[in-house]
Amino acid sequence: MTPISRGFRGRHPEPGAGKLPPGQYETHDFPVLSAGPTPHTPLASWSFTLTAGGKSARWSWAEFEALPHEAITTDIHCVTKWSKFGTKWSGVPIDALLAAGAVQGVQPAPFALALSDGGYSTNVPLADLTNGQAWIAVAYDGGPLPAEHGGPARLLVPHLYFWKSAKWVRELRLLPRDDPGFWERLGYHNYGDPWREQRYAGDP
Ligand SMILES: Nc1nc2c(c(=O)[nH]1)N[C@H]1C(S)=C(S)[C@@H](COP(=O)(O)O)O[C@H]1N2
Ligand SMILES: [Mo]
Repeated sequence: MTPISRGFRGRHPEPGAGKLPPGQYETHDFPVLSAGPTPHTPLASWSFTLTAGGKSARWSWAEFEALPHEAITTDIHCVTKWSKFGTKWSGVPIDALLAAGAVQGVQPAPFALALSDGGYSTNVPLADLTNGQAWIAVAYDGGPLPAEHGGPARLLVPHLYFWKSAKWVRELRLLPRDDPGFWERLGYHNYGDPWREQRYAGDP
């Protein structure tokens, strides 16, 4: 029989305990971090493109809104060390996007590069975007996603540092080889797991 350590039962963790990755602090604000000016693409000219192996699928805003959406509550972790708990979003799961793309002949490839209005990009293995781990978010806290936070649509990959969650995302490019994005080329970690504190290239 496995002994139960004295005092274990009935003890409750502090609120938020175990939710803070190493080196992070909790904030209740929602800081804005943008490497350039905020683009304001009108919904009428907005589209989302999924590309792989020379094929692409493209959705207008209305078509994108017709894809399945999901509500998400998640913690987020910025490499500048703030974490925010329990953020609420709504968006299209990447799983649903891939399913809709497959109908149009776009087949998965192992690496993804997200491309945004304004030239930002970030790379994520496709395996980190599937199985309910990532979304194209279009709403935050019950309203349309504000432009400064990436509206009309941003990638949301909350289990990686928040720089992977590309704001103003317009294309997901699936590739046979990894292709580093904006911060990854400038010395940030290629993968960016906050629990392993993978901030910079060279971090284990
Ligand atoms: N297009 C774009 N996406 C981006 C960025 C950016 O500069 N441009 N900054 C990244 C970084 S470093 C972080 S921490 C988050 C910040 O998102 P927020 O401004 O909504 O907090 O967006 C990420 N996505
Ligand atoms: Mo960040």
